[in-house]
Order: sequence, then structure tokens, then C-alpha cells
Amino acid sequence: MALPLLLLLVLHLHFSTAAPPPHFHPLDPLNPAELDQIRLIIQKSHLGNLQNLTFHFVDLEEPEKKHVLSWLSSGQQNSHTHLHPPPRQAKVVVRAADSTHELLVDLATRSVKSDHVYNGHGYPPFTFLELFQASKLPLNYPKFKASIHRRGLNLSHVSCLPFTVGWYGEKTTKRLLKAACFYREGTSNVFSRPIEGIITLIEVDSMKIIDYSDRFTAPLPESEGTDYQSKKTERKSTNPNSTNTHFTVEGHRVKWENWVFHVGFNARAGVIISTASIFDDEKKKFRRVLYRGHISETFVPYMDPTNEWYFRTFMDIGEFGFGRSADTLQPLIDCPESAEYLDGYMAGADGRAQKVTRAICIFERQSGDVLWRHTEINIPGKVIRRGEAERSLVVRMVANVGNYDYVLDWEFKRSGSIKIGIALTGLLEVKATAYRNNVDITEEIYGTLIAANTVAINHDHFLTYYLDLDVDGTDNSFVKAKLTTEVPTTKVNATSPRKSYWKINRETIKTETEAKLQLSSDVPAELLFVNPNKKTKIGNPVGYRLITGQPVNSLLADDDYPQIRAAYTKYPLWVTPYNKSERWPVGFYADRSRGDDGLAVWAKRNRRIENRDIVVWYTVGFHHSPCQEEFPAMTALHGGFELRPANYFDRNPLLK
Ligand SMILES: *[C@@H]1O[C@H](CO)[C@@H](O)[C@H](O)[C@H]1NC(C)=O
Ligand SMILES: *[C@@H]1O[C@H](CO)[C@@H](O)[C@H](O)[C@H]1NC(C)=O
Ligand SMILES: *[C@@H]1O[C@H](CO)[C@@H](O)[C@H](O)[C@H]1NC(C)=O
Ligand SMILES: *[C@@H]1O[C@H](CO)[C@@H](O)[C@H](O)[C@H]1NC(C)=O
Ligand SMILES: *[C@@H]1O[C@H](CO)[C@@H](O)[C@H](O)[C@H]1NC(C)=O
Ligand SMILES: [Cu+2]
Repeated sequence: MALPLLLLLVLHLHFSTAAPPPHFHPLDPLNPAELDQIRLIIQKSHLGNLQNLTFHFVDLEEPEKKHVLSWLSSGQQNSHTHLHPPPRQAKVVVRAADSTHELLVDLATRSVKSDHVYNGHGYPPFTFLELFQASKLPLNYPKFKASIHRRGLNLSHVSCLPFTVGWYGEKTTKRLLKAACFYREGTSNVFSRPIEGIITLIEVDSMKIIDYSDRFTAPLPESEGTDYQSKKTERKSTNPNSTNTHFTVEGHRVKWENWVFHVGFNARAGVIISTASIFDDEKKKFRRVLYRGHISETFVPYMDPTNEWYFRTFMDIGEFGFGRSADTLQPLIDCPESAEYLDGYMAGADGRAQKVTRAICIFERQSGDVLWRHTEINIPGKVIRRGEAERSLVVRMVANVGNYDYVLDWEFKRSGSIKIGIALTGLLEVKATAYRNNVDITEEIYGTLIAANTVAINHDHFLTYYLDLDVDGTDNSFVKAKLTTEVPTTKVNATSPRKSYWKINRETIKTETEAKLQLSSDVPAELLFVNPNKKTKIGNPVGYRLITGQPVNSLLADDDYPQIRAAYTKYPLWVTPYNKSERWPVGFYADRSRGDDGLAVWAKRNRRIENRDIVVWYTVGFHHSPCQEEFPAMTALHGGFELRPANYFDRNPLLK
């Protein structure tokens, strides 16, 4: 008995005296030492004895929101406070012996606090190792080698890529990938020369090919004109001294002008912005705006129902992960010279900590735009000109998902606005065809002929953001302010020569069902998130406005399988009450999911959302009908939205 007691003593001493490191924040992502510790704890548990233990997801278990907020407001790491920081725990999803385990690991006690076998539909994200191994399988498969030989191609120029397979009504499912293959000869544009007609079905747990089809051959698109490497990468140095950057990054805490916020990172979402508050110069204090915000799913369905393409309905965040796809940022291309960088850490398939160097950049942007201005000529003998140039702080990452590159920005403005920007770039996913010119086309090709023998297939991108707004406090309401055309009535002045005007009809939305919105310019509306418990000095409810981009909804039939899985894409806006376990809109287990979990299902409970802690889900959508300029590589296409103060401040915070 002596040894365990001694151990306890050591543990106790170690953890009760260890103060959090300087700049510690309870939402700090798991660091490499913690990731390694988690791996050891799990390997030493009974799971370590099971076959094929693989780590699919390791993330900080989100501490209780109340605990985080009270710890942050208590003077934080000051030694005189008796508040303990929230415990460091991890949510871990592993597969072992063909089962999915959900684990809660406690770092202070070095123990697995709970181990639950998940038996629902769907599977955790694929590991990079699984995708890599699957991509190599066809190259050693005799039937595939014969297909390549029959086409007169050289196997050493073939690269295969594994795609997730979706769900099409199967009663039982396995973890599967379908490989499509490409010919690299003469080009570095791997995606430009698809070897059409072949699909290899791979069972991932056994890592074996279980089905193979070679239906037809289409001519291989030529390599000429497909390369983008010939274009020299231009890195233009801006004069670093011309931009005076004033932001500070301490640990994961960022301070800039009137803003403070926390930048986190995990394998699924990539960048996570937390506890963003803005300093109010009149009230002389920081006021809360956003508790947590991150991208939470992407849905990219291709519009080709044929055998080699119908299943391409990707959910990149849930099936793989945007953090896992985070690319190392290239100074002077991805981010300007003045940028500071943060590395990202996550667990690999073996649980070991992996580092993404320069996963996130933070920089001050001088856009060249006017922030505000005015010229006054109506004062006799004077002309007054005043104004300021726009300056903002950008937090950026790039997710490189196969052919596509997504540039994801969070932009903070001194006015109190937060702009979320998305840029789509990279390469189009193309299909080989016999057609060389539009005049020859006699059948549906499901896209645009963008080069000889090359069709770029129509598709959508739906990028959904999770926004836990805390507008000046935790309890908020959603107000839909509809603009309606009115006619002057006798009450106002029946003799007015005007026959119409518009007015705003504010409606506080009471439940989840009423909150899911179709946005349309036919029914103009302002979307407000207010704190009904706070008012400005002159009595307006304190709020933030959501300024949306073009509304884009999914056009798939409601009973189409991909649409059943991504049912939430029928509405660009949803509002739900905060619930720690509702973060991923197709449910956590996106791969092969069946639409029985996720945002559209949660909202069916029709919970009350008035004057409560609420979460806003906004989807930025693109219907992408490709064009020739997007080949061989696509210039960035931009989208996004803005969160803008609306009666949050008593006056323009820039003019104190
Ligand atoms: C373990 O993995 C190997 C190779 O991927 C596979 O053949 C075997 O069936 C797996 N065993 C279990 C129990 O999952
Ligand atoms: C196939 O390509 C490899 C690599 O370029 C080359 O070494 C080999 O000779 C080629 N094989 C044939 C049969 O052309
Ligand atoms: C920037 O300022 C530093 C110190 O003032 C100076 O040494 C450096 O040459 C300047 N760089 C440029 C590009 O002007
Ligand atoms: C009502 O409209 C008439 C005609 O424009 C105008 O003469 C009158 O002063 C108005 N009364 C008010 C209260 O606006
Ligand atoms: C939180 O969400 C989960 C998943 O939808 C649900 O099972 C649970 O009951 C919810 N908790 C509360 C308090 O509503
Ligand atoms: Cu696209």
C-alpha cells in the first residue's frame, strides 16, 4: 500500500501547487505535452490491449461556460484569487477492435473518466494515415493494373485519391472509401487528368479492396496547359516599417485596439475564436460580443448522378477536418509581411502530437477603404474635412482539402464589426469526356466543358458557422425586423401627398422552429441579436446585426440522400439554445451519417430561444457553375458575412 499513497502525494503536490502558466486561458487548445499525456493515459488503460487502437479526434473538453466566464472575470491568474481554473479535460474518440469509443480523459488525475461505446449511425473522421494507405491500394491491385495497361498507361504516373462515400439508404454500413485515379504524366496538376470510368471500393477497417468497377474509357485529357507551376510564385515585400502593428499575442490571447479575444485551434474546425470582447470607452469596461465562433461544417455535393460521381457529396469538416487540412501559411502570399504566426497541434492516428507550422496568421490590414469621412461646406467661411482610413485585424487560416483551398478569415474592426470572410481557390474537380468542343455535345454533361476532353462538374459549397453570440451578456434574443410597405393612414395624415413609406416591424422570435429562416430580398428583413436585459442610455435594446451575404439554399430534393444528411442546408439561418454537445450540424459522426442527428433534428424539439443563451448557425453558400478562367487553377471567389453593432454603443465608438 505504500506505493500508491506515495504516488497520490506526489500527484497532489504537483497539481495543487502548479499555477497556470502566464497568459493561460481555459479554452487554450491541448498543447503537445498534453496530447502526449492523453495518448499514454489511453494506452495504459484497457483500450491499450485492444486491437488496432487509432485516434480519430482529440480535443479539449469544453469547460463549463459559467466556470470559464467566472474564472476570466475573477482577475484570472492573480495569486490572491481562490478560484481554480476549470479542469483540463479532453474529449477523445478512438476506434479499437471495430468499435468507436468516446472517452473523457482528465489530465490532472491522469485517468479515463468515462468510456462509452458509440453505437449510433455514422463514423468518426478518417485519419490521415487511413486516407494515405487507401490511396496506395489500387496501385497493387491486379484488376486495376490490368485496366491501366489496357489504356496503354504507365502505372508509375498514376496517383489515386480516396473519397468519402456518403449514405444511400443502406441498412447496415461499413467504413468505406472510393478511390478515383489520375494520370500525373506531363503535369503537376494531379486533378486535371482523371482516368475516368474506374472506381475502387475500399473497406477501411480491414484496409482491403472489396469491389472494383471499370465501366468505360474516356480519353485522357491532355497535359498541355494544365500546369500552374510555370507561373513563378511572386512574393512582394511590403515595407514592414510602413505598417505600424499594434496588436499583441500572449499565449493564445490577442489584444488589438479596442478588442480582446482568444484564438484556439482543433483538428475539426481549425481556428476557433473565443471570448471576444470590446472595450467601451464610455462605460470604461470590456463588453462581451462572441463567446465562441468557428466553422462547423462544409457540404459540397456534386451534381452528377452517374456511377463514378453520384457519391461525391463531401462533408470535409466532419469526414476529415479543416484543422487536419490546415496548410502551413506562406509568408507574403497567404499573409503579409507584418503577420505573426501561431502553430497548430493535434493528435495523429497513433495519438502522438503533430504540429502544423504557421497554421494561423494574425495581421493588421490597411485595406485602403474609407472608415468614415465628412466634408462640411455649410459653415460660412470654412470647409471642414474629417475622416479616417480603415484598419482592421485579421486572423487567417487556409484549409487545403484535396483539390480545393479555403481561405478563412476573421476580421475585427475598430467600429465593433466582426467580418467573416471565405475565399474559394485551388483546382476544380474535373471529369474526362470524349467531347472536345461544345458543338459536339449531345447529352447531359452535368457541368461546363472547360478544356478539351475536360468537364468541370457543377457543385455547391455550403460553409456553416457556429456562432455562440453573447451580446453584452449571456442571455440574448433573436429579433427579426421585417420591412413592410405602408400607406399613410388617417391617423397620420390622410391628406399627405405621399402614398407609401416603409416601416420596421420587429418581432422577437420565441422558438427554434420560427427561427430557421429563408432569406430573400422579396421579404427584406434585418436580423438582430439583442440583449433584452440591457438598453442604451436612451432606451434602445443593445444588439448586433447579422449582415448576410447572398442567400444560397440547397436545390436538392428533400428526399435525396445527401440532402437528408445535410437537411440544415435548406435554411441559411438557424438559432438554437446553447447546448455544449450541439456543435457540428450533421452530428459529430458525419461519415456515412443518415440525418438522424444534427442541427435540423435538434431544432425539431422547438426549444424556447427568447432571452436565453443562444447559438446562431449561419451558412455561406455558393452554387458553383465552373467557367474556363477557373482552369487550370481558380482565382479566389469571395463570400462571407458581418456581425455589426446595432445600438450596442451609445454613439460611434470611433468618435469618443
Ligand atoms: C486490424 O487491422 C488490420 C490491418 O488494417 C486488419 O487486417 C484487422 O482486421 C484489424 N483487426 C481488427 C480487430 O479490427
Ligand atoms: C514508366 O515511367 C517510369 C517513370 O517515368 C519509367 O522509368 C518507365 O520506363 C516507364 N515505363 C514504361 C513501360 O514506359
Ligand atoms: C525598417 O526600420 C529599421 C529600423 O528603423 C531599419 O533598419 C530598416 O532598414 C527599415 N526597413 C525598411 C524596409 O525600410
Ligand atoms: C397634412 O398634410 C397636408 C397636405 O400635405 C398639410 O397641409 C398638413 O399641414 C399636414 N398635417 C400634418 C399634421 O402633417
Ligand atoms: C443537449 O443536446 C444533446 C444532443 O442533442 C441532448 O441529448 C441533450 O438532451 C441536450 N441537453 C439539454 C439540457 O437540452
Ligand atoms: Cu467550387
